[in-house]
Amino acid sequence: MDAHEKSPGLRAAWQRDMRAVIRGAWSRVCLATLFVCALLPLAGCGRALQAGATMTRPADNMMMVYVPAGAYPIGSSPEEAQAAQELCPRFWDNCQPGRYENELPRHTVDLDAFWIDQIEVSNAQFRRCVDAGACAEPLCWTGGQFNAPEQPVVCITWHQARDYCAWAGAALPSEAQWEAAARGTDGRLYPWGDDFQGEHANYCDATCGRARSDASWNDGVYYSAPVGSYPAGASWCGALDLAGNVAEWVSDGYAPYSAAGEQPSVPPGTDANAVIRGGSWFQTPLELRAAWRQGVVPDAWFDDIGFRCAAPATAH
Ligand SMILES: [Ca+2]
Ligand SMILES: [Ca+2]
Repeated sequence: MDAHEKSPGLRAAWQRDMRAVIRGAWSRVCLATLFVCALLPLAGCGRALQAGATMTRPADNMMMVYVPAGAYPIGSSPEEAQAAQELCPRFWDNCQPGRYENELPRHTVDLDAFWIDQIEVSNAQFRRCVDAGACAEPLCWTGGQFNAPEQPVVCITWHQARDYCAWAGAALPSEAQWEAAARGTDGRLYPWGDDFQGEHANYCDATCGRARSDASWNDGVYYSAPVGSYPAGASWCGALDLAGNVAEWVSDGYAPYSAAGEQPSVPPGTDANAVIRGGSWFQTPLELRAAWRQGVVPDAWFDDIGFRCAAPATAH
């Protein structure tokens, strides 16, 4: 027999004391854990995010990639525009002089940090906006070639693209944001580098069956591919399909770059076309160049024009 067995009252007091000690210890552990957990996110926000960091947009589960603030080269050098001009007859008949001069002059744009969608907006995502009553139904959904859930949404006007991004809590990227996400600070010609590689994108390859087809490559995909099907074509910040698959509406109206290299600030509307970027499954390596730009009537829709969204990274 020990002392506790001899004295029940003493044993009960001892047990109460031990329970109090244990409760106190647990309280201190929990408080310390809460303190550390509260500090961790603050520590994370104190560090600069790296290019390609990701976040998910709640409205449509879109993964977005992070593009840090910086001075980004936009547009082509005279040599790059000339090289495109010389390559043009290989693909197109109407290679009039100056065809690519709307990419001049190369200039630098200071951008704040932003997020941009990793992939083109899909039919499945656009369906959410239609079901919510915030988007008009695309005209290609009654066809059969462009309405698979994971194909990029097409046959939408610039206005429909803008409305979708607003519904999702974002906006169309500006021309400069789109090009920065594709070219980075080194001004590469394509998202993956300076050399065109057919396996990195969906474009008018041998399957395309046109005079402009690139017979040197064939991925067997005639129309648009499911979004994100070409991971080797990722840009420096991790965005996919910036080159090819579907061309993409951006927020800006179409206008020449100024001689001083300033970005146009014309909203698309009755007086200005909207800009598309990146080329499509129906276009050639020339239009897949990250500097390529074309004006399109904002009320028009095509089966090879879609979009992605962007948002300012104001929290960081
Ligand atoms: Ca193809
Ligand atoms: Ca694209």
